[in-house]
Amino acid sequence: MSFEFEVLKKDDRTKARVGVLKTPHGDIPTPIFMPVGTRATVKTLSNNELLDLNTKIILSNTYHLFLRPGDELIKKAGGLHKFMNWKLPILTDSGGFQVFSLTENRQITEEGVHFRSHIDGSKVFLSPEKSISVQENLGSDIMMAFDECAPYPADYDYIKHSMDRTLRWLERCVNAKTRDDQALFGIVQGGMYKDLRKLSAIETCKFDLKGYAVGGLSVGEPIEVLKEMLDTCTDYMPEDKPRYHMGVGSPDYLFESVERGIDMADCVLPTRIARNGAAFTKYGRINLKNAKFTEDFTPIEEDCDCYACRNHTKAYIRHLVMNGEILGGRLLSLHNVRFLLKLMENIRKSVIDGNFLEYKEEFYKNYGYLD
Ligand code: PRF
Ligand code: ZN
Repeated sequence: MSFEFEVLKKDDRTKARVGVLKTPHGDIPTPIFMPVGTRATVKTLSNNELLDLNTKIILSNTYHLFLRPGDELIKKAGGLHKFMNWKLPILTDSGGFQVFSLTENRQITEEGVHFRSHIDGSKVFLSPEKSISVQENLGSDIMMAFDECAPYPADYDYIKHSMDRTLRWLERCVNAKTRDDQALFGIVQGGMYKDLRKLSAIETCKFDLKGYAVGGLSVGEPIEVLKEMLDTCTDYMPEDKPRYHMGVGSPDYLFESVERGIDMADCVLPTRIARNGAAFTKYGRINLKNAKFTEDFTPIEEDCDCYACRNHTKAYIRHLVMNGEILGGRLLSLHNVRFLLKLMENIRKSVIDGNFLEYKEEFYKNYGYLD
């Protein structure tokens, strides 16, 4: 068996759990944060740097790689692992979300989605079958089903229709899949309607898949709504399969997700805010562009084990950021990715030690938005 998921410890007071997901390219301890390498690179970081940060799995995007350089080229290179020389697991998103967030004038039909490339405006078509074929050429360990991430807000009828179509598309993904060394995850949708979330979770999990994701959240809704929807979904998702919350990566959202039984999460946040001069700290986010760091000769975090914190001061990184020096964004990316990976390491330890809620409370007490 190439793919196995084992829950090693369950929290007594919440749905949090610690486990391990086994894949052909290695074991992944869960809950895990997955840095995003949209175009076969986690922006500005090399593979050895990612390994130094204790990265266990990265995410990449069907949509981007399909458009450029093309999945056929990557197949010729021997697949995405060989192409980028990344030896650990890779999860590929299906393109479902990117088509909806990056393109204009797209036309959704039962067959699939017609859109124009955000690169050169050429006409492109993605469908469940095409997405699976591209993901098989990429050879990722985990493929995501082709879904529709509905906009927020949207009315009940729209969401119901879109959710039903996502279920029909899931069936087509299952039928299109030909390789058994890759796992396929289904995606629960249902907008911000509890009954649709429940229905989508039940119907999605009727397909015998290696894992299930919650999609369609973190699209602009209040966090209280997100928590309620997430809770509803995980109540109806099997305990013995990994659960993946798509597109969340702020520290507070990671805590709330794990508390509700989530095992995997991904987000561009750590590398995106890095390029904007910002860093996560246990007291909240700081931005190095702030003048108060001009003469701050201490690291971003004294007790952080990342390369940036072990070697450089805020004053120096601020100087790099203010001058548009590439190293500034690189150092901040190293720190921010390490921060989230370490946070998940601490969360796993707290679940094992039986003090997840105490750890969460302690974290929230410190964490606010500084600047
Ligand atoms: N579907 C897919 N990818 C996603 C999402 C989704 O709903 C989200 C939700 N915000 C992030 N990434 N396929
Ligand atoms: Zn650091």
